[in-house]
Amino acid sequence: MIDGRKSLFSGMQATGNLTLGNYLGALKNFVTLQDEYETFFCVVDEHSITVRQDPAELRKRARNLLTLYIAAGLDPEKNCIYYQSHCSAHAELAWILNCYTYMGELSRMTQFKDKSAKHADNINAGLFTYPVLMAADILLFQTDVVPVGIDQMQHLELTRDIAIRFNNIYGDVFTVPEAYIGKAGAKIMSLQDPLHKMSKSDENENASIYLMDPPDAIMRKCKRAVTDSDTEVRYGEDKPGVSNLIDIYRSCLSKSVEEVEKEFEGKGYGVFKEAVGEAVVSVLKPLQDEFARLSKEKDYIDKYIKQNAEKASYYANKTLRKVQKKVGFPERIR
Ligand code: ATP
Ligand code: LTN
Repeated sequence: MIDGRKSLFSGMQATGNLTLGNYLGALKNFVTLQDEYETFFCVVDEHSITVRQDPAELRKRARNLLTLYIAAGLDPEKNCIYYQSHCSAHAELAWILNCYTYMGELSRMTQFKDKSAKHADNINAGLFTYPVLMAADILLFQTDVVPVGIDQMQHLELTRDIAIRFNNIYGDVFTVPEAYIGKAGAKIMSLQDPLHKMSKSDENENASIYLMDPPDAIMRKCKRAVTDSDTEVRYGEDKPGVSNLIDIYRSCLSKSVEEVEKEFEGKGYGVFKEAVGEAVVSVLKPLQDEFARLSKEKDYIDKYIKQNAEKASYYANKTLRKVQKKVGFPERIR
């Protein structure tokens, strides 16, 4: 709770090109939930440097992601949209929470295992303690709900464990957050290998739909998506490729699985894939147009970058001061 309202926090990394998975699993839900909560949407640039980044490129991507939040329909006047690095409380609380998190817990994180396998030449301490910074992000804002894709559930469980552990020692300091997982689109799979999630870091261009893909590329990727030798548009574990396309379609158009199955009964994969492509274009095209428009509004965006960094810092520092006092740091002299 913040100022008597339930609060919501989520973040995205400014690395790679955002995919349809990021949109349907996370960003779309941000937009739906914005009116119900006091919201904080962060561009987690500090998390991004756990993997080596080109500085100019990171700065550009961070700005683009912040602009994209607004282009997707998040009102920057009502939602606190900001950069993690503009609010020093994140790093400060992360340090404290590091001292309340066990090596064993962090060693079990699947994202750490995956990323250290992928970046074997740079298994840095930041990559290991990444989930603690994420816990700090969330706990700073006394967050009630955290909209994320399924792949972030393990980090969220750890965040809850850290909050409960801290509260057990020092009393009720943190709100214990809940994950919000959307009904459809919480785990969009690769179009080329539907047993793995769609990822921005996939080397196969055809595996992911990027948010900035032009319509013809979207249509082409959907038509080439891996399905099976059957022709039936049906949801099921035995049909991962088709089920993924059904998820994409229904998530774009807010339909149920049954509705989609009925709509394409006896129509075959060709017609279905074409419709999926069109559904994706109908969602992404307006987003792209708005992004292009907003990218030229430098002063407008800058105003919110400043204003929201201050707002985030105000609330975050309240929690941070409380924590510092609880753990025994000396009082500030005013
Ligand atoms: P990478 O793909 O490089 O591992 P990422 O896309 O998982 O990175 P973020 O950009 O930080 O990392 O993810 C932002 C949000 O998008 C998170 O809530 C995450 O759960 C969600 N998300 C990412 N991929 C998918 C997917 N394929 N389906 C649904 N949600 C996803
Ligand atoms: N770990 C997330 C990004 C992230 C996040 C957060 C999400 C960092 N801090 C706080 C929700 C809440 C990822 O890799 N997708």
